[in-house]
Amino acid sequence: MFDLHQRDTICALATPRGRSAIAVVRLSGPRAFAWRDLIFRRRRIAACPAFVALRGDVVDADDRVVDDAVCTSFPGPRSYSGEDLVELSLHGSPLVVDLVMKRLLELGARPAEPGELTLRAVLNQRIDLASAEAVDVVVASKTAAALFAAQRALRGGLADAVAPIRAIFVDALAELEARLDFPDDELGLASRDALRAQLGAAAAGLDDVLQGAQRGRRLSEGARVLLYGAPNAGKSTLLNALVGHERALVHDEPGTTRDVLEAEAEIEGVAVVVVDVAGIRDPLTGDLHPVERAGIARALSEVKKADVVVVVTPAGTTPFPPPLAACVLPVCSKIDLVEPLPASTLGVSALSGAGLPELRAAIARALGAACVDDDESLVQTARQEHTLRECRGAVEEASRSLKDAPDEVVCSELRRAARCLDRLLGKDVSADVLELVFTRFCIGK
Ligand SMILES: Nc1nc2c(ncn2[C@@H]2O[C@H](COP(=O)(O)OP(=O)(O)O)[C@@H](O)[C@H]2O)c(=O)[nH]1
Ligand SMILES: [Mg+2]
Repeated sequence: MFDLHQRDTICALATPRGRSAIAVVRLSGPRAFAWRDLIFRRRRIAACPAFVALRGDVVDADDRVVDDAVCTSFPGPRSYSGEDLVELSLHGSPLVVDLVMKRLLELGARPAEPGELTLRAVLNQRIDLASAEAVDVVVASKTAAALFAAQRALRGGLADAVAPIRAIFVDALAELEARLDFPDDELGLASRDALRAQLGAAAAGLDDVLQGAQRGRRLSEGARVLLYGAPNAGKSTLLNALVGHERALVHDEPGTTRDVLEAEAEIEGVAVVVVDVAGIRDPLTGDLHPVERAGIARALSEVKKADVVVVVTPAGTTPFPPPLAACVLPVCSKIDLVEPLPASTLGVSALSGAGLPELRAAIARALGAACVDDDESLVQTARQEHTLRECRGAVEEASRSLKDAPDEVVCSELRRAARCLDRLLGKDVSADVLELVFTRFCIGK
């Protein structure tokens, strides 16, 4: 568990371990500059402005030179962590890194926990919690679209978007609480209508932000593209063709795929998870193996989770009935066997590769142009989405209470809504929430 009051000096290797051109060791906390002066000897004594990168020698306890390095000092509170921060750019040798880390630990530094520098940035109010989460999304982004969305979130986009919504809660509370102090002064019908309109605006604002949430999650986690159809339709072969390697087992015997297979791919700049499942056949007909029956049940439950369901039908056979899903894309497979196709049909041959570019384009279109160059999705994590939904629920309750419940009830829902937005941005959050957020981070970040 993080100790939120601990402000000791921490150190970490901020680059991957191994041989490389440069390795960066970070040191952050109240003793950072004092310890820097013990291990780093500048080449030339020069006037040292507050924020500066200097070339010099890193020395061990016996004053032996361990490495030639660049030392950058960032005085708090305007550093990444909000406290005095030193970055040593060393040669990328695991031995050099070990000796430097050993020396820092001897001096009394503590090895940083994952994400602890960013946690300190939040505790020191350098950035809000939603922006801190975006830092992790930036590092983990698999596509340019996800990266651009995360960069906007990193720059406080979510805080900016919810600020006017929070202002509505605060204004409404001020008005209602003023009435509570003067109980004879009943809240008139006109001001109830005005309040209801304000809450409606807050709800609409939250819906806007939440609408981007699904897109944001798709961007960072990948949209789910389900391959669906009869056994032997060519789904697994298509999965392999879409991801570019032999992920799934392919066989001419029907019922080869039984479990749910997932593979990551990039389709026109959008990160997707291609999902391959057992072929669907009527569970009542024939003597289905229990494992295949279970596979079909799993396949059907994947339909709900999918962003796009690609319904695969071999050319020359009756189209496979599409499932009830938000977005269905019918496609004709094995077109190398039957020619020509009706012009309006989207056809592919996973074997020859014919039609694959068109299928990719159609999937990208189906996922929505918004997904490709998205500038709206500020919500990046499940925690953020959950907190926003709770806020939305509180607004709903407040509006309902406005009709007949006492003003105190409305006030209490409005306070709950405001608290949700505070939690979203990391004000007043418990140590275990912070731990959940930051343990996903890299060490040294
Ligand atoms: N000619 C041809 N055969 C294919 C094509 N795609 C798959 N097949 C064959 O169809 C059979 C079933 O393929 P598979 O991908 O396992 O189908 P699934 O049951 O839908 O996953 C295998 O023998 C594949 O080699 C294609 O585009 N053209
Ligand atoms: Mg299969």
